[in-house]
Amino acid sequence: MNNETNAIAKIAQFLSECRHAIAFTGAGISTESGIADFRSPGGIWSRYQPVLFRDFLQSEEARRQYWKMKKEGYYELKMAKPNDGHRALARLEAAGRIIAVITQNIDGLHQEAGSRRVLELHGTRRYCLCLECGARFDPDEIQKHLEDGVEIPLCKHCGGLVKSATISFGQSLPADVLAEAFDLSMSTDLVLALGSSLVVEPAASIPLQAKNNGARLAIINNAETPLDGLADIVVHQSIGATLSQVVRHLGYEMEVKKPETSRPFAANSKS
Ligand code: CNA
Repeated sequence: MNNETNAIAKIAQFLSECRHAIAFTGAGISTESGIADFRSPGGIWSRYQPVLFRDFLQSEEARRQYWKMKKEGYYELKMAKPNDGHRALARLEAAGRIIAVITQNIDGLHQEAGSRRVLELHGTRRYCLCLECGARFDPDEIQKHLEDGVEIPLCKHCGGLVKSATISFGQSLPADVLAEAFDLSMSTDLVLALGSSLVVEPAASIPLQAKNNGARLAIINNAETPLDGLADIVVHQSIGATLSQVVRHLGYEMEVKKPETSRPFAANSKS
């Protein structure tokens, strides 16, 4: 057996031995779906400065910049499809091998792959939100307004500021989601940390806290992370290929039945 085969067998063994495994994912799990990660050259952040939440609230120019950036990146996110990494996690959840996915991603690809318990620490691109009255809007509808020349969309019910339901820099993370994620970090016995540079806080503290509380930590990431030295196993390979081999090593097929997905913007939409 070579090193890679050993690593796959080891992760499969960890998954067989644990009772409350969780996955913690970052932008790296979605690069194989064509979505640039945070650090890649050519990504949207290399062309635009991220707009701080405070600036979004206070400055019309910042809002114009925010929506210009959203408009430009819209189809990359909308057209992306789940890859083997997302599918493998959905399969592991369906088989009872992991109990939840905690993600820093906003792309919704875990849910599209069939994962059911997904904690989105940084919100979601799957709907837009009025910051005044809470009305939700289909992002396709907002994109159409932008393409029709509207620079700063406003709520059609109350005239309030509309924003993507993603969390901007300087905006609080959803407290209930964060609390649930930290609770999981205290009860889990295995964390699979996948495609995250493990530097963005407070999210990166979740695998660290789990490890400090006695859980095993397995990292799959194609570059080094600050937690590599603490981990029980580190695989510097691509996530899709590695995780799908882990799934097969456990004796499962990759396909998982896709759940009925609700349209999140329709949940409490006023339209
Ligand atoms: P990051 O800091 O960009 O780290 C990603 C890591 O994944 C890097 O260490 C890469 O080397 C590694 N990586 C990239 N592709 C692969 C691959 N195929 N296999 C294995 N490893 C890979 O991203 P983080 O998520 O850690 O944190 C930063 C930001 C990025 C978070 O706040 C996210 O919300 C945000 N973000 C999300 C998305 C998305 O939703 N898909 C896209 C871009 C940025």
